[in-house]
Amino acid sequence: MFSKILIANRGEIACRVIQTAHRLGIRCVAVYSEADRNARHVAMADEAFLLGPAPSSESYLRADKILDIALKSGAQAIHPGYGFLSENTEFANACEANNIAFIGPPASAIASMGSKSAAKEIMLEADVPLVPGYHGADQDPALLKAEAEKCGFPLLLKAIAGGGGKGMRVVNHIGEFEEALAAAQRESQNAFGNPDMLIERYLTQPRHVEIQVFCDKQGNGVYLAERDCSVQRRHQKVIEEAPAPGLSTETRKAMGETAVAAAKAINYVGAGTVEFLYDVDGSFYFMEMNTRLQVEHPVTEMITGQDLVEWQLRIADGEPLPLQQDDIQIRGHALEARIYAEDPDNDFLPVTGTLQYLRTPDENAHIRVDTGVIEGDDVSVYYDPMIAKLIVWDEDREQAINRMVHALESYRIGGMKTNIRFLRQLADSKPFRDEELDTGFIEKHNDLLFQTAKTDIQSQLALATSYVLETERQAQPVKGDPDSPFNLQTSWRLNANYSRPMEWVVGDEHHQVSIIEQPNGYEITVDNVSFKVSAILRDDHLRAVINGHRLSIHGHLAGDDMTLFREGNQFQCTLFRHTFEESDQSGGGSLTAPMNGAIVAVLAEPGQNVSEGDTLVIMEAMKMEHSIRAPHDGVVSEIFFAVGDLVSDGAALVAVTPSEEA
Ligand code: MV4
Repeated sequence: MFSKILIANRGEIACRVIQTAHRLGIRCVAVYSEADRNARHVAMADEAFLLGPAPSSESYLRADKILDIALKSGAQAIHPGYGFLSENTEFANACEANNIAFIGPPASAIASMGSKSAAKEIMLEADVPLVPGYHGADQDPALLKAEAEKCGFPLLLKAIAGGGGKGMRVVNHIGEFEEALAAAQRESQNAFGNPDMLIERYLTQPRHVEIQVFCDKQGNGVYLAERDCSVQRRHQKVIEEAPAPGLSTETRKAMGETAVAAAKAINYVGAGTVEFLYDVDGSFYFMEMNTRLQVEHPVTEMITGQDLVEWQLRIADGEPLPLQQDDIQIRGHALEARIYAEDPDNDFLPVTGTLQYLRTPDENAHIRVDTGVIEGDDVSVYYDPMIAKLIVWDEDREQAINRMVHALESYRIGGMKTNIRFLRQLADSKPFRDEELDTGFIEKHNDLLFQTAKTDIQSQLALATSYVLETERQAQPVKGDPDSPFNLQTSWRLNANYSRPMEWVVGDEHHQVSIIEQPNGYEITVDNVSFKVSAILRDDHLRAVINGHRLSIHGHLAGDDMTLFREGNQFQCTLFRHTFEESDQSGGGSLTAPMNGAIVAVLAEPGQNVSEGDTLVIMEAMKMEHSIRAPHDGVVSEIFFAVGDLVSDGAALVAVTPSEEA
C-alpha cells in the first residue's frame, strides 16, 4: 500500500479522504489556497503546501504546481476528490507520466465519457439501453429536423458536450423545433464551445437512479447497489438515498449488471457511477457516467458497510477488488442531505459569510456528518457553498427519515442563511415519505415545501428578549466598551417601577418592547402583546416558560444580531439602535449581481445605446447562467467588471443612464 498520498482538493472531500488514509496508516499531503490557510483539511493533513491565491484557477486547478508538490513531497499517488482536476484527462496522464498513481480511472476512460454522443455509441455497442433518438455526427439542421419527426414528441435536445442540464431544450411539437434548436446550439456553443446536439425522446417523469461501480486493474467489475438522486433543484442534488425506494431486486441486478458492462466497455478502473433515467414503467436508460468518486457516495457506504475510499486506494495500488459481487450485501436505508450556504427564500441564491455559530448533531452509528469547516470559518465566493453533508442510516426508510428530521433540527448554523429548514420540510413532507419521487419533485411540491411556519413574531421576540436579558445577567460589564450589549443594564435600570424599552427589527419591521421585572421573571410586552416569561440560560440553551408554555430553544447573539433555533426553525432579529443609518440602495440605474458568481460574458460597452430588456452581462452562479438586463432604455455609462471576474452578491455590474437623462 502507498505510504504517502497527496489530496488535490479541499473541503469535506479532502477531509474524508484523509480520514480513511490515516486509518490505513498512509500519510497525507494537503494543498491549499491563500483563503484556506486555516482550513480543516490543512489541519488534518500531515503536511501541506500553499498553491496560490484563492481563485481555483490559481490554486486547486494548478495541475503543474500540484504535480511538483507531489514529486517534491514524495507522494506516490494523488487523490483528486470530485470537481477540480478529478475528470481532467491531461492531469491524469501527467500523473502517470511522472510515475504517480492517479487515484481514478485511466485518462482514456475519462475521455470516452466526455462526449455524450460518443458515449452513447460506445454504450450501444455494449448493449446498454439508450433513450431512443439520434446521436449522429451529421448536424445538418434539415437532417436533425427529420430525425426529430422520426423520434416523436415531446423530445429533448441535449448538448453533446453538455452536462448539468446546460444546453438542453424540451420540444413539444415540430413547430417549436427550429427555434429551440437554435437556442440550444447557441447556449451550448457559449458554454462548451461546441454547438452539436443529440435528440432523445423526452421522459416526462423519470427518476435519477445511479449505480456505484468499481473495477480493478485485473479487469474485474462489481456494482454496489444504487442511489436515488431524483430530488434535485436546477440539476443540483438536494437529498440522495440508497437503496432506491421501490426498486425490485431484479431491476437492481439488471441495472447493476448493465452498469458493470458499461464500465467494462471503456476499460474502467476504480470508482465510477453510471447514471440512469428510470421511467415510471420500470424501464431504465443510460444517461451518463461519472468517472470519479461522487459527493453522495456515503449513502452507499452506509448500506453496504464498505469504505469506498479504501476501495479506491487498494485498487489504485494494484490490489484486486476487496469483494466479489455475491459478497456485497445491502442492509437498511441511508439518506444524505446537502447543507448549503444559500437562501431558499431568495431563489436559493448562494450566500457568503462567516460561520459564527455552528452546532452539529452528535455522530453515532446512525448519524454521520461529512464537513470541511469548523465554527469561525468563512464560506467565500471562491468555492462551492456546500457546508456539510448530513448522512443518516436506519433499518428502514421511515426510520431513516425520522433520524434525518431530528438531525436537521439539531443542526444549528448562525451567521448566514442555509437550506437546513428547507431540507427538514422536504424530508418530513408527505410526498417524500410516500416515495413520490421524480426529477420534478421540488417544482411540483413547491407550495408545500415553502409553507412558512406561521411564526408568532411577538412570542419569538419575547423569547429573544429574555435571551438577551439572561445573557446580560450572566455577563460581566465589559470595561471601556460603552457599546457592548453586555453593558445595557448600566443604562437601563430594571425594576418593577421602570419599564425598560427595547426595539427589535425583523425584516424591515420594527417592534417595540417593554420589560417589567417581576418575581421569578419578567413581563415582556411586544407590540402591545404581553407575556409572562421566566427563563434559564446555560451556554446557548434557553429553557423558558412563556405564558405557562415550557419550551427549549437555542440561541446565538452576535453583536446586535440574534438567532433563535427552535425545532429546526430559525428566527432572526436585530436589536435596533437609533444611530443606525439606512443607506439608499435604489438610485442610479446601477445593475447589481443577484448572487455571488463569475462574469461569463459582457455584451455591452460604455457609451452604447441599449433598450429595456437588452442583456448586458451574463453571469454564472451555481453552474447556471443569469442574464443581467437593462431595466430601461438608456446609455451604458460604465461596466465595472470583465469576463472571468468573480463578483459578490450585490456588487454593481453596469451603470445605465436612462434615455431622458442622457
Ligand atoms: C432527460 C430527461 C428526460 N428525458 N433525458 C438532466 C441533466 C442531464 N444529465 C440529463 N437530464 C435529463 N435528461 C430524457 N430523454 C430529464 C432530465 C432531467 C433530469 C435528470 C436527472 C435528474 C434531474 C433532472 C432534472 C431535469 C431533467
